[in-house]
Amino acid sequence: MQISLSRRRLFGAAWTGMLALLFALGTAQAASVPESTDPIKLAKYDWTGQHVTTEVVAEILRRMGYKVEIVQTTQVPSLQAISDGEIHASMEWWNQANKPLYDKAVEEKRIDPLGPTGLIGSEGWYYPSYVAEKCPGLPDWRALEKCAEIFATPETAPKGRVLDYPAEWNPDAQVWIDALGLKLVAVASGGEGATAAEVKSAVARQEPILLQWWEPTWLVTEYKLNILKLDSDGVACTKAQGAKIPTTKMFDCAGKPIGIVKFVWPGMKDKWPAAYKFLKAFQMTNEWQGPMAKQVEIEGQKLEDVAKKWVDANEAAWKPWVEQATK
Ligand code: TMO
Repeated sequence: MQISLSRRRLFGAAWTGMLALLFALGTAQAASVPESTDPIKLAKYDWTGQHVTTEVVAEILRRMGYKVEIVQTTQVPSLQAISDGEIHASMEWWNQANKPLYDKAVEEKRIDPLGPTGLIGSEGWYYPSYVAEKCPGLPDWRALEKCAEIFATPETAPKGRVLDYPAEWNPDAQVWIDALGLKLVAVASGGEGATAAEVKSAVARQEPILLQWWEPTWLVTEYKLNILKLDSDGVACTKAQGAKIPTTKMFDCAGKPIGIVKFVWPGMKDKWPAAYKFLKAFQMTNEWQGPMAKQVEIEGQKLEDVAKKWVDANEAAWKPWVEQATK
């Protein structure tokens, strides 16, 4: 195509050259993936569900012909890295405690928002179902006014413990404990794996455990965890509002769903337009992510293999996203 184009130009047939050029541009566009062979860098955070989402995206991008790199980080620092183009995409960002940072970055056009990821999330305090026998009144939060001490550990006794999120996730259980006036103490977890190990051990011994956690997660389904209800009589909502707690938990009276979103480096649209369109169309669901996370966490399968298997088995889901991105 290029040779014939330059030959026509040599012959001086300007109008033919123009037509050929237009034709070349047309074909080039459809056939140009990858638009750049530089690696597309995806942010990998510190929980398994997000690893699954990210690896599925990486696998599809590779099949499209892109080079992909996974960059291990956490949510807050990744926002700056994506603004700067050091990382190019975040495919599962939770707009909870970090929502103000996200909103500001969008407003200042430092990141390009791609909308909801497709997951439906909730957060709150969870306990294994057998705990209800030792704390009559659960799942209503007021049951904790009488039985907080059953959750005590040597470091929190006589108060009960809420095993909170790790520091990187902006844990806020203590703010809620204070607002609600409960005899509990929030203790930060070492991370998803550390919390999972504690839950597993508590369940094995049938001992009470109360933890700040979220869904969708394999931990909730695997250990049949129940969520505490703090909104039955409106009292918890009033107390939380009085304390001006910003995060959206199940006991937040506004009842707004948590935004679980994706966003990219603002330069992505121009550098990798087809990848950009694909990422915009991409969706992950609770029903897809749950079993994959379980295969990684419980069955010890390799993340990459789990993602490849999903991509092999679900062409009907993702092929249309790729086709509309590359046509
Ligand atoms: C780690 N989390 C999904 C709660 O943001």
